[in-house]
Amino acid sequence: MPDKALIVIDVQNDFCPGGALAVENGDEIVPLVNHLIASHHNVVLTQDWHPADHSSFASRHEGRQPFETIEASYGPQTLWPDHCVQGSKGADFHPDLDRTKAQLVIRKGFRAEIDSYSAFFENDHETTTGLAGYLKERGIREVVLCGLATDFCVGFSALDAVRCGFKTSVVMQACRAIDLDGSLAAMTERMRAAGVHLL
Ligand code: VGL
Ligand code: ZN
Repeated sequence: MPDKALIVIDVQNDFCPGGALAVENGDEIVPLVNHLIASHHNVVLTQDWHPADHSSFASRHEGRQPFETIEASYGPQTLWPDHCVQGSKGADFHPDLDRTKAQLVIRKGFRAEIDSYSAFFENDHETTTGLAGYLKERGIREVVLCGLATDFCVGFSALDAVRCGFKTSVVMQACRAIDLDGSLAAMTERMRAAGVHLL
């Protein structure tokens, strides 16, 4: 299927058990993700890739704790433990992730002043990562998503994929969630309402 691409979101050490922002059982998805990679023609990987002074880190905000929400210039922003710092072990892909076949690795969240959950747009929902243009120039019309975390980077990527005009599916079994205050249920409903096919 040359007009279809698999997008593997943030399967990185820091989102797996033992990592700085570990998603429960995040590493469990790796065999299924590898199977999806093997069965797709076009594969894109994303990598959360923050400078050490990134504004989404609670450590940069005096008196703030991880998982609190602040009002950023572009809207509400959850604060996180320091994670996926550029060049760190935590930012590396999970060692068992089959990355050889990836045609593109897209890094996001590299600007200190703005976070980027989605693979398509940063959290102002305006600044593009260039991914939609890349896919469209290649004639891709359909995307399949998997990875970490369902309720943040996978979810916002899926919503933006629909917005960009791609037929969009999420392989839920090949995702795991952070689930802060019902964020998994909320994102699942948003994806469903937007027309994302939840597989
Ligand atoms: C993510 C929180 C912060 C994710 C990335 O990959 O879902 N979540 N940075
Ligand atoms: Zn991040």
